[in-house]
Formats: sequence, structure tokens, C-alpha cells
Amino acid sequence: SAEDGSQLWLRFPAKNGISADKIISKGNSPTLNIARKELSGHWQGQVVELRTENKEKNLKDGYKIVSTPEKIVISAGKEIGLLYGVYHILRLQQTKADLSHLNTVEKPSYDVRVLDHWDNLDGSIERGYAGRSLWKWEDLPGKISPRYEEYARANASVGINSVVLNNVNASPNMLREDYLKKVRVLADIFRPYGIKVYLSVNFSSPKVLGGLQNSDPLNKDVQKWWKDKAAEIYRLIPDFGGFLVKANSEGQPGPQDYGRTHADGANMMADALKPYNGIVMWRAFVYSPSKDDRAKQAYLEFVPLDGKFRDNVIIQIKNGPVDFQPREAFNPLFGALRKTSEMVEFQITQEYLGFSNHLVFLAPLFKETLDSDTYSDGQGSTIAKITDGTLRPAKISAISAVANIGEDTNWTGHHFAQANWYAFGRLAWNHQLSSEQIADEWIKMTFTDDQNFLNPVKEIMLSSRETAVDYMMPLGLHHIFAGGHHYGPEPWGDYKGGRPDWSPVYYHQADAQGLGFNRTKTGSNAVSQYFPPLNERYGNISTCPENLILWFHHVPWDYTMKDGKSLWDELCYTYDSGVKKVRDYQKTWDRMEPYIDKQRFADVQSKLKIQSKDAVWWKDACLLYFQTFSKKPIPYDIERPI
Ligand code: GCW
Repeated sequence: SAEDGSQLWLRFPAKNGISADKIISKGNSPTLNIARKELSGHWQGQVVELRTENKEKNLKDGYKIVSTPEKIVISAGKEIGLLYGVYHILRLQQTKADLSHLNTVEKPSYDVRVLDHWDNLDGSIERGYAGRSLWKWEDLPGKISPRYEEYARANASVGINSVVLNNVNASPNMLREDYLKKVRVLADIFRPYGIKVYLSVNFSSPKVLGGLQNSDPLNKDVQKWWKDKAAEIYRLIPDFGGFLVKANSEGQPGPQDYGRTHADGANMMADALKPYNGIVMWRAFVYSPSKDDRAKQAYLEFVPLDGKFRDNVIIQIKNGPVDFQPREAFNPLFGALRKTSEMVEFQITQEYLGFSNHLVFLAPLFKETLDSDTYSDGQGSTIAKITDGTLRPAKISAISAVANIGEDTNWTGHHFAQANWYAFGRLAWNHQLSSEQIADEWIKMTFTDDQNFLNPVKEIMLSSRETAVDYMMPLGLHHIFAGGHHYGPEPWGDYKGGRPDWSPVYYHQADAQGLGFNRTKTGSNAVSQYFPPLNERYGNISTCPENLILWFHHVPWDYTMKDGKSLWDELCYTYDSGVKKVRDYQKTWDRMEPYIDKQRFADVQSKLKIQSKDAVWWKDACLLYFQTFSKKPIPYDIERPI
């Protein structure tokens, strides 16, 4: 219903679109049929003509739209482009744009636009906060949930064309024949929506599932096992996308178990998939305890392998070098692999941003990464340009994010978390879009275009990520979360007996002198992994951006910040301003009651209550704890800690 959020942003007028004779199109494929169904269900404008044309093949999945008041022509090289074009005009209709003089060409920024699900075969979701998995493995292949198709439609409406169904901490059982037959059913449902299915695979599958002696990538039997498995998969799913692999990371098996490299492991799988045009997305999220600074490890492991990967391998790199923190410096691996395709991995699910309780709009975070200049090929070498093929002819251009979707009625737990699924899709399609535009169209589509709602709510969304940084981890602080679940603060956490590299104290390094991780030449020297001039800029405390100062420097408590305050005072005021902003969001939201339905109003209102309590919790916990080192008073104009 309109009130439960189940329709996402697809709140088109119900069943009163144009009549069939006003839709001009040839052919009768499943994709075209969906395009026509969407138009006859929801399009209320002029005649629409859909044309596939060979000359538009260079648009890839893209399309052209040209209109007069009487007619809209959508042309595309592929049928999926026509469906995307239909969603484009439906979006324009829903946001009340002028439809009579359109002249638009759309071409996706990335060829492969991926959602990664961290869903387990038992129905649980690692870091999922919107209920259990959508995939009902015990019911498949016989029983089919209507949500499979609704999910595919939502993805197609924003241009997502690839889906990794299962957790990167992968069960070998995923590749069992009975599971592959279940996967086939999902692939068949997704196909007309232009979506390919991929699987996360466990590196030890040949041994665990196939009963081989080992899973050594240089063992001929192991290579044959993967070739046979690939053949079996493609018999069932001819357009299967490929594998996503987490290897030798956080206890997962990998090629290093046999003294081999990531390249040996990735290439073995790439060779098995190559005959079918499948790809391997090999993750660079690798680190182990008691070695160098965790932020340096991926770079150290992967840079020496540059040039050794097959051309159907792409290295999937988290936006930051630690782990999806509220704010990280960008990952220095971007731009450093010159002969290897690189893709970004974002996290839509809010593992480190208040789960599905906090309202945090992630487009600004995604944009911050994509717009970061690595200087790898001189000024202007942004991560967007490195990964989309502009700067280097990327063999594969792809972008991915970990989904926040579960079986909750509203899909994502928090109504506003739907905006993050939407924003990722829109940016994967066009990374030039601004956060403002994405928020604007999402609000109009999901709630209302009434300016009294649109403007204040847009302001909340656009400032919300910075607000969360302020009340959780300002100034470059990172990973001071409570152990395991990562919900609240635990800056005092010191897991001496366990993994020191999972201890908050390792990341903030607070002591009597100051706060922050010294990653300069006198410290871990992680700054040396950045191209000039960034290595110098980050390495020098006076030129380092202040929003990353504690990421790169151990800063004295009485260090003078740019606004004249001491570090300690700056920390206090920043935490406090984060709290105040959430309280302002509450007041603003309360005034939104007249403009939207009761249920969604109340749902968001109660989530904001949780968020504002949590913000106080973060402020108090962090300030009282850091004060035991700084030994300085908390300024009196700041709300006293409880
Ligand atoms: O973000 C961390 C999470 C793990 C996750 C891991 C990864 C899937 O805490 O739950 O495992 O990263 O990305 O592999």
C-alpha cells in the first residue's frame, strides 16, 4: 500500500496508462513486453514509439529519447535500452517534468552495475538490517515469491544489471547442483529485466564439494574441476555473469594456502569462465593481524601482481583502505594498478552507519570517492575516470555495492534507506549526477513534490552523512565501533587476546600527547602509497584536510585547528554539532506530518528518536573516554554528558 513503503520509488499511477494502439513497437520479446506493460499500465502522455536500431549499438545499454507534444521516440541498440528508456520517461512523468520537447542521449558510465548480496543459504544476511533474505532457498526451485520479479523491476528502473546472490563469505554448497537449479529460476526471472546473476564462490570448493585432495590453483585436477563446474553452470544459465571471490581474507581460504598468489587463483577461475564470457571479480579486501598498518596491506599485496591478471578479471576494491567507515581516505590502490581493471565496492547496507535506524543518505559518500583525484595520471585522475574506462581503456568497467535489501515490507528497514539503493543505481548509470539531483527525484517519486516537504527533507538528506560523521567519528577517526556488531561506540575496546587489528584503540591511538593514527613517514608511512602531490599533502599536518587529520596524523590535544580551536575543543564541538543536527532533523520532520501518509511519517519519526539518542550516546561515550587522555574540560556551552 502507499503507506507501507513496499512500492519503493515506483509509485506510478495505477493501471490507467495509454491504450495499446498508442504504443508503436515491433517484436515480441519478454523485455519488450515488460516495456509495453509499463507503458499501458502507467504512461499517461503522448504516443510512444520504441525502436531498436543498429546505429545505436554504441550506446551499449543506453538509449535516445526525442519527443514532440504528440509523440515520444525511444531508440536503443538493445531492447534493454528501450526498457531503461521507458523507466526514464516514467520517472520524468512522476517528477512532473516537461515531456514535450525531450532530446536526450543516455549511456551508462559502467557496463557492469552490481548489487552484492551478503545473503547466506540459511536465510540470514551478514550485516543485513531489513529482515531475512529475499531468496527462499528452501522453497526454490518450485515455489516462486512474487518479490523476485518486483526486485528485478526495481533494479531495472535504476539501471542495475548484475546481482551477486550470496555472501562473499561463501558456502561451498552454493555450487551444488541442487542449488544451481534454484539459481537458474532466479536468473530466468531476472533476465527480461536485463539482470545477470553472479555467485560468490568459496575457494576451497574443489576440495570440500568435489572431494579433491586440495584446491591448489596449479593442480590440474582443480583446474578441471572449475572448468567442469563452469560448463555445468552455463548449461543451466547461458548468460551467467561470473564469480565474486573473497580469498585469503578474514579466514577465508585462498591461493595463498598453497603458496600461490591472488593472480594464480583469479586466473584459474577466469580461464574456466572465459569460453562463456564470464568474469571474475576478485576482492582486494585483504589484511591480516600483526603485519603492517591494515590500511596499507591491500596495496602491498596487489601492486606487485599488476599485469599478471587475465583480462576477464577485475579487482574489486572497497572505497577506503580499512572498511566502509563513515569517512575514510580513498583506497590508494585506485590508479595504482595500471594494467588491471579496477572497480569500486561500496556498502549500501549501513554496517557502520547506524544499521537501518539512522537516516544517512549515501550519495555524498559515493560521490566523494568517485570524485577523488588520485593523480595517478596527473591532475584529474579521479576514481570515476579510472574505473569507467575514460583514463585507461578498462577491459571491464564495473561498479558494485553491498545491498541493504531484505524481506521487510519496505525492503530496506528504514524508508530513507531505499534512497541509498536508488542512489547507487543512479550513480552506477551516471556518475555525473549530483547528490542533490538524486535526492530531489527520489523524494518526488517516493513521497511528494510539494515544496514544503521537498526542500526541508532534501536538506536533511544532503547533510545527513556529514552529520553522522560528526556524532560518530569526526576529523578522520575510524573504527571505534563496538566489537562484532558495529552498532554503538566502544573506543576503549582493546582485544589484546584476540585480534589487535580489530581493536578500536589500535585505530585512534589516544594517549596523553594526542589522538589519531600516524600514517606519515614517522609512522606507518601509508601516505607513501598515494601519488604526488597527495603523499605530501596528506603527510603534512598543515596541509592535510582536517576531515582526515586523525586518519593520517597523531595530533597533539592542544594543536591549533584552522578555526583557532584546540583539537580537543574542536572534537567536543563537532560531536555536539552532530547531536544538534539530528535534533533539528526531528523538529523538521515533525513539521512534515501534513504532507505524507501517517504510517511512513510515524515510522521515520520513531527512527529519528533512536538516531538522536544514539548520537548522544556516541558523543558522551567518545568524549568521556578521550577525556581520560586529554585531561581537559568539556566546554560549558556543550550539552553535559549524561
Ligand atoms: O565489513 C566487513 C564486515 C564483514 C564482511 C567483511 C567483508 C562479509 O564486518 O562482515 O564479511 O567486511 O567485506 O568481507
